[in-house]
Amino acid sequence: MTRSCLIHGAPIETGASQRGCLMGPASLRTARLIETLASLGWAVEDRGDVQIAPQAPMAFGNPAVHNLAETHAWIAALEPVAYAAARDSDLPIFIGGDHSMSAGTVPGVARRAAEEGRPLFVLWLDAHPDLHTLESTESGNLHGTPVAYFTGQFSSEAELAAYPPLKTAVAPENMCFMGIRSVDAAERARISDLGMEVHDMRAIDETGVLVPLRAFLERVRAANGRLHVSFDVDFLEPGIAPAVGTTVPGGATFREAHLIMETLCDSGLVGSLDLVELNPFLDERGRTAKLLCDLTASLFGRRVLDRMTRSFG
Ligand code: EXY
Ligand code: MN
Ligand code: MN
Ligand code: MN
Repeated sequence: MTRSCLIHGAPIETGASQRGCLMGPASLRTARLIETLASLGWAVEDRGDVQIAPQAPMAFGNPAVHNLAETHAWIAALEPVAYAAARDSDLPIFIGGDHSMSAGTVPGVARRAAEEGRPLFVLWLDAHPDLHTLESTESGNLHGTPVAYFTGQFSSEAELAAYPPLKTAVAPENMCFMGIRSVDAAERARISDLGMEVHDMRAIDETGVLVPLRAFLERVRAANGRLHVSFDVDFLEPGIAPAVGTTVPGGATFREAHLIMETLCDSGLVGSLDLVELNPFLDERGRTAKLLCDLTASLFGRRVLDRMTRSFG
């Protein structure tokens, strides 16, 4: 049975401080993402890029917050797109664009999961938890806020009104963060208060990626859950993936990242994927875009040898 993949571009950069993410979708297409997945036997359909209309400015109490109107518009535009893609294809990919897009894609997928009577789990592969509220963000870069939004962390009426009404929330206990190595004080407090599952790079140094990942996947399976993977380029070691505006040294290696994607593929649990924060303006001859495509190919089944022929020690 041929499995289907709908691809939607979200050329959004207003959530980031460094411009350039709006070229992310085009860069992944240039890196032949669609052709690569089709060559693995998937029925891939590129639905082009989502667009928003020009927005009048939206004010907010926290003076650091900027581009709120654009972020609001992107969330409102992406939620129904993600819902329909999750309903109509086996593994849709939302290609960004900065991580504020996930404030739209994740709730949309969650709404489809709820319709199926299943909880949505989210694997957040990122150097950052992106767990600020509009009140707590100090940078005002709204790519640092999607997780607080879609897990329903609102600390004021003004915050509730600023983003579109959250149709379907993700339970904080259904989040799993991996690769974390840059956390602000407000985010640390929220992680602790909410008891969220976080595997920072120190923990991964000690256990490797497989132990926590397999345990999380068993939780998803036991709950008959749907799994959404949100892959931020800055999850990776900057030396192999320089094309991102928020690099943090000490990220996931090439093999750790492929092992995660291959393990996710083998689990059969992944129902949707964000590829975010790719900034081609910072890339070196498309090196990061090509790596992102290769990692996605591992999630979609590309292997050097199949399990039968691989020898186990
Ligand atoms: N926590 C910092 C901030 O709020 O500005 C850094 C956020 C980076 C967010 C990138 C998408 O992961
Ligand atoms: Mn379906
Ligand atoms: Mn992020
Ligand atoms: Mn990040």
